[in-house]
Amino acid sequence: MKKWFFSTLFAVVISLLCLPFYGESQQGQKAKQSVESSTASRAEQMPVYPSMAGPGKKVPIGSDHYLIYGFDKKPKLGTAIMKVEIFTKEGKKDTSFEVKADAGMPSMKGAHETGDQAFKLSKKGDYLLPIDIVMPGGWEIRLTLLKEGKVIFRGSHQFDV
Ligand SMILES: [Cu+2]
Repeated sequence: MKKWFFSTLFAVVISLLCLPFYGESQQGQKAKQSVESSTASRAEQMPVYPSMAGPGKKVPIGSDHYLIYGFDKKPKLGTAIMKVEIFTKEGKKDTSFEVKADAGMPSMKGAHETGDQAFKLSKKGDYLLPIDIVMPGGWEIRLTLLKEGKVIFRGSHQFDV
């Protein structure tokens, strides 16, 4: 009888001792998870725009499409019209995308960013957007392509004025 009592007591004490550790490790996991998810949401807020090949060159969009971008004239102070053409891999023009761009000076964050502006589709099937270059220096255009509301491509073009 006594032996039974002590072994039960022993088991209870051991489980009580272990409880805080168990709780801690679970909390630790939860904290880690919330750190991970906040890192993920930060990554979503600050998307990466890989540098694209230069104007006039083919820029792959996934494995089935490519784009070619350019300007009506070499960008200088004033307004430059950016043109984006999207093709299927077979070379047929595809106008089923939504194209946006944000222009600004990376060295002067917050000074002249235009925010995402939507390109307008011309009758020829070119995506066009006027970009105002308001200051000499280094500029960056950040291009975003969407299909059915989902971002499927991001890329950037850097140039000096
Ligand atoms: Cu500036």
